[in-house]
Amino acid sequence: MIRKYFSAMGYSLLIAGCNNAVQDTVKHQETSKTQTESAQPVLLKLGNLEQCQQYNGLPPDWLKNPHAGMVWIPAGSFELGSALAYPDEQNLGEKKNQVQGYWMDQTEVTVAQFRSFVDATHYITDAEKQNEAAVFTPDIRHPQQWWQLKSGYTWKTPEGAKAKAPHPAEPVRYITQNDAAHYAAWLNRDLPTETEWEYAAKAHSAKDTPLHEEPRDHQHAPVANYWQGKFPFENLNQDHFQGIAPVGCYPANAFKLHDMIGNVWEWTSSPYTGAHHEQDDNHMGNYRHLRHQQIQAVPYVIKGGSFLCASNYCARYRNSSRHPQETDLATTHTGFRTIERHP
Ligand SMILES: [Ca+2]
Ligand SMILES: [Ca+2]
Repeated sequence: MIRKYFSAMGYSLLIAGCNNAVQDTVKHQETSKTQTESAQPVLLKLGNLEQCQQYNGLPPDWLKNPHAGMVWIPAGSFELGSALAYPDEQNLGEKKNQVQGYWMDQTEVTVAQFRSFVDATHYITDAEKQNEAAVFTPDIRHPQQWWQLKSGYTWKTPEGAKAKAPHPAEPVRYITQNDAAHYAAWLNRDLPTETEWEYAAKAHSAKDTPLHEEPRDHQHAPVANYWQGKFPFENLNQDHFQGIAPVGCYPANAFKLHDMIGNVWEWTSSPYTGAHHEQDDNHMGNYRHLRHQQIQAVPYVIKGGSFLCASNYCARYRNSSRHPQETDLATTHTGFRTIERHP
């Protein structure tokens, strides 16, 4: 019954789009209906290398429990941003943000989860339609230019058309914000706002990784998938992953969320308006110039940094870290996770 409900909701929302009052009303009604049907979801057993590599990418009771793979994030208040970070991460406005409770995916959405969405809806991603995406392609002849627009890179083939298939528990990549929103709507969920994302990442901790530190534990071991060594040609691999990692290879935060820092950047539903140095700030390398037609006007915020963040470039492996991203451009290092605002 729940599966049927998912499919019906998915199709109607794919047609209706993702941000309208009708959708909200329908969602509320549907959610009320499922509240009595849903039990507490089973927590994922992840947090170390062995567990993440054995994970099949589908949480227990997937498509049976509406909150499969999610945890409840309790309401609270927190301070957005960090004073020990890049200028655009600093909190120049309200000091405290109030946040209501919500469900959130414990992990980045996996390839296996996204595959079940595509199997149910036959959805075609923007990268497949456009036949292009921004691909991380370091080239010693052009050491400052590591992004190229390429074809053949999609969620199904994130290492290229001829490479082997991705691990089912890898975070899904080459996903535009539009793709992410369609997946979320299929599950009667949403993308988090930047505030919701960061509140969950901080999990009531007042400490965030300062700009000149890396996310490491007391034994100096990395606690996230980021880049150790000199980006883009020296990858020391101390976190065991040269590129992408399956979700949940590192310990969860206090809210039981994995990989909020690193692995893939994660889409939010918040427009990026806070850049103080947007014109000069190419800490991630600039892929905007790759396209001839500059149609996209407002970029949106992505959060948390990725496996490409290194201390010498894009040291954005923080809960507060943010970056503007063109909503219709799929890239090597961007994925997402979803939330559900009804208890
Ligand atoms: Ca790594
Ligand atoms: Ca992440």
